Amino acid sequence: MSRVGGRRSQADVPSLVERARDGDARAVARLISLVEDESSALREVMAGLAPYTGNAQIVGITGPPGVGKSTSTNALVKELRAVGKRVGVLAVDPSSPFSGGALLGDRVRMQDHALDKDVYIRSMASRGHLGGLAWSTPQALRVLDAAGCDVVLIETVGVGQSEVEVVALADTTVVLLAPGMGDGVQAAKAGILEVADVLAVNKADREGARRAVRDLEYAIAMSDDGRDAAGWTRPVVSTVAVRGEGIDDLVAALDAHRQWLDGSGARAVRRRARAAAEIEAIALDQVRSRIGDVRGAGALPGLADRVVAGELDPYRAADSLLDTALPAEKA
Ligand SMILES: Nc1nc2c(ncn2[C@@H]2O[C@H](COP(=O)(O)OP(=O)(O)OP(=O)(O)O)[C@@H](O)[C@H]2O)c(=O)[nH]1
Ligand SMILES: [Mg+2]
Repeated sequence: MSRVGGRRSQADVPSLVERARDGDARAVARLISLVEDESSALREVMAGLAPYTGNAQIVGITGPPGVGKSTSTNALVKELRAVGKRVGVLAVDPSSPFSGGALLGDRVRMQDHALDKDVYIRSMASRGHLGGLAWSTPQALRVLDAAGCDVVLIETVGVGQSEVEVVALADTTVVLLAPGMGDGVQAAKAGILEVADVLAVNKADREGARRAVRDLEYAIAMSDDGRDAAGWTRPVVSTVAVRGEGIDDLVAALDAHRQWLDGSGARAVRRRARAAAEIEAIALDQVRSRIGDVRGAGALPGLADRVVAGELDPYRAADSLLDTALPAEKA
């Protein structure tokens, strides 16, 4: 079997997949790099991984900047390792096209786990590619899942569009808040309650933490009688992530949610939605790239000339472009 050499060498996919499944950290890292580089070997990688996916609990961790997402992720890794779980961490920054300072800081913190072979940590950035993370994050998750991670934590930077993406990916979404960073009512207004399966008031060593918990519990009780549409009551835990306090409660809440997902059938529903989003992201990416191909081949300038000349309206021109880019399969 050929050796996997430098980054540019042709990947020996079956051997990489085999080694990743055995928990070889370098093989896992290499497979995620293939995802990031949009390698032509990806199809083969994903075909090889597919039978071994679907076991990991995917946990999204989101919340406002500075609330303690990275500190909590780090503390969660410690807690999960203590009970023997294999853990993957994906730190995702949808806003920055390059791995920036924030993630660099996280990397330093994560060095607590640098020598633990049952922890995989990886930062991913969007590289300014439209839909890039929507497409690449699920593929990186597949790698970590197939590598035997029991839990994969995805940490996002900031709230907004990113939190929507996390929800689309995660089995369980944890929203972190902190005293003084917005009480329950504001959180509800920001739509944060809707995306949360578990809420944590971090920095509970600060003044106002108890009130924040109460406000959140009240806001949850007011919305849908405390149950989301599928019948889960969202718990509020308080944590002091810097000291590792309350992290056991957070892990207990994650376990409870996992059991509920299995018992209620909600996991299947979420996973189908996630797979659908994943297929769509890949298909859109392909449409985009095929249109790029025909654009280069001159189809687009010709159509543009005809639209300018009034011979063709832009809708029919678009139909024609799609016909060229995506020729219908022969019946
Ligand atoms: N007092 C207190 N400080 C905390 C706690 N948890 C985190 N911090 C501090 O809050 C700051 C931000 O923590 P991070 O974990 O980097 O927060 P983050 O949400 O990952 O930040 P971004 O990734 O920049 O959005 C750091 O200085 C932490 O030490 C806590 O429970 N109590
Ligand atoms: Mg962070």
